[in-house]
Amino acid sequence: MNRLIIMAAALLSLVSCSRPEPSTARRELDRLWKGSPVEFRHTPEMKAEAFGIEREGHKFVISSADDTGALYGVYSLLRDSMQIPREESPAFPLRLLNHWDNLDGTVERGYAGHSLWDWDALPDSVSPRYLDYARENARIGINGTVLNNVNASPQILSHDYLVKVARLADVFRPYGIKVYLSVNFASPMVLDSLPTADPLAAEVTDWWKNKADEIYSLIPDFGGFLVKANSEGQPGPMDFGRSHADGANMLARALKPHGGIVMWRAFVYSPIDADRAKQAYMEFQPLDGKFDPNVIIQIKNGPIDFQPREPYSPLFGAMPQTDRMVEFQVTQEYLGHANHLAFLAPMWTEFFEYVKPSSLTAIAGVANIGDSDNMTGNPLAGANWHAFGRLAWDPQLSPARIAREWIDANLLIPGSNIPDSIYSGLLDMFLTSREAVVDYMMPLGLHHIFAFGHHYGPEPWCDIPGARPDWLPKYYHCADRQGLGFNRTTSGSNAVEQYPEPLRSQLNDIDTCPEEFLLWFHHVPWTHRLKSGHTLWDELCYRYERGVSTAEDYCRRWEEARPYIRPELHADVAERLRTQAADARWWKDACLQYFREYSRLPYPTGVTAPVQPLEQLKRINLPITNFESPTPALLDSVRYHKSTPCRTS
Ligand code: BDP
Repeated sequence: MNRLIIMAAALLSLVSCSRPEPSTARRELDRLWKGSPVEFRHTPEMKAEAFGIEREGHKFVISSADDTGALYGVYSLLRDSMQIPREESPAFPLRLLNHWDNLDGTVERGYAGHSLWDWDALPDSVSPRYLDYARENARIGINGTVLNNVNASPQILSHDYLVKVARLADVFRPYGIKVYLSVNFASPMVLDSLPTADPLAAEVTDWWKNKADEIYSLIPDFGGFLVKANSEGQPGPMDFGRSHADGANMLARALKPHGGIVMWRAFVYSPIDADRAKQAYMEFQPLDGKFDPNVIIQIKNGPIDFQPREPYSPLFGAMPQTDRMVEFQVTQEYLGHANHLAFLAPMWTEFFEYVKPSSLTAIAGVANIGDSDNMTGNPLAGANWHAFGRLAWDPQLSPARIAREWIDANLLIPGSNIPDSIYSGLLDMFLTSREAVVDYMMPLGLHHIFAFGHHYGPEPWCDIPGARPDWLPKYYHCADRQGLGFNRTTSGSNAVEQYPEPLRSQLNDIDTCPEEFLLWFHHVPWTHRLKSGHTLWDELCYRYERGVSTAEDYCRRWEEARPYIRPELHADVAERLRTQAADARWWKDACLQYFREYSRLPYPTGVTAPVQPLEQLKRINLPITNFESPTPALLDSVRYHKSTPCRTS
């Protein structure tokens, strides 16, 4: 018996030693680790990408079934060498960044400079920053990257570009990161002059099959395609009388022999109903069960478009026969671009309160990365990149823990001995910042009242003759003499019907609808009393006021923390926080002055009445010619901002 056990143990140790050491993991360890010796152990029965860390005598042992697991184990050990033993495996097998990078180097909705990918220099010259990028991603468990914009140029599939893509894939591979591409559905017509891109035409299916073969001959572990089809003017199968399923399955079949996948986006809103919030559901729900197994439907977290707060998209619960994944937006298109602190982990964990992570196959985040020195523009936006990766690995992690990890590693001067009270003030800034943005931009369920085009400042009055109604704020806020908000109840657009019971009834009833979604689902009379006892009008004023004072408070706290913050970051962030506070006042003044035209009620006590008349507020015209990178300096040139400096004492 004993001999048997000894033999089995010997066999096991033979198995665990039978592979060479994982080389990237070892290199990263040697580069960064200063503690006791670490041994890698090959444990084939573990899950892909999983790792375990334990102590054996004075050494650490990192076990994994594969090299990526070993690498993740190293980064995890570097983050925390105390809570041992532990074993971890990722919640989602696919954890992807989506770059909205164009081939000309611009980044759609990017606020961190130009694209990191230097397409002109590739494939011959490979920037060392690609390696930094790969490491940063591997550190937080990202295992895939879609390199180009969903509004995709067909050129990305030309042979010249594929060779460049292959070069990037070579850099990322040792870090466990696969490359994917966004593809334009009309590529066969544009690149090779086919007369059609009809997904059922034999010449089209052949074209995609050959293209897939070509891609895999260059990149054997290529991940697959991301597709934005029949949305905002992009071509798609419906141009040829076919369905989303026809289009997605055709691409999926071309990739299948190579193990690739298709991520087909559900961000569509052709006006098949008067309410935009219902359209994606209406278009996709009937297609449930019609997609091939290697298709995943990629759904934005909310039914409209990455607003500071949205209820979850009901489509997540409506396609049980189809693989689904969530798309979050890490770049702050609607949350102050690179100027505002908006730590997004609380927004994403809020989503997971409604949508179970186990119901999703994958997770994607629209990247906030560019070629600026710190890769994220606003140094604090690095926390969102970190948070996205960490939650993609483990959606149960608390925002506080994630924020602490990031603050400790990136913000503080090492060994700075920051007093607890100042540290918790800093931490609290991160944790309250998203809610502060909601308060000073769109409290109580308001949404999409941004200035047309740049999605930065307020423009609830915006009216552009001939523009699509659902691109204009009035469509969403519905302000009138009676009240404010979009009636999506059974007596209105009936969007509530897309939610399951008992949530549906809860949302439908003005008294039980969570107040954070009140104006999303209800047209509420100005004098309706809320839980606080305030009328809607008063509560709205208080929320805007609270948003402003919170943003102003951030300037003070940041100043207090100055001795403990890395000096190269302090001044930069201080400037952005001042802009944020000024913007918060701008939002409050503009929205309240405008809505007051309808409510005709006085400002309640405790709320500083805006001094600028509405007509003057309407004249503020941000000198943002390049919406992609409005620097604080540019914004400071706005007269209004100059006239209301941030109070820091
Ligand atoms: C919106 C952006 C637009 C994107 C679109 C999308 O404003 O630039 O192309 O979403 O996700 O949020 O396709």
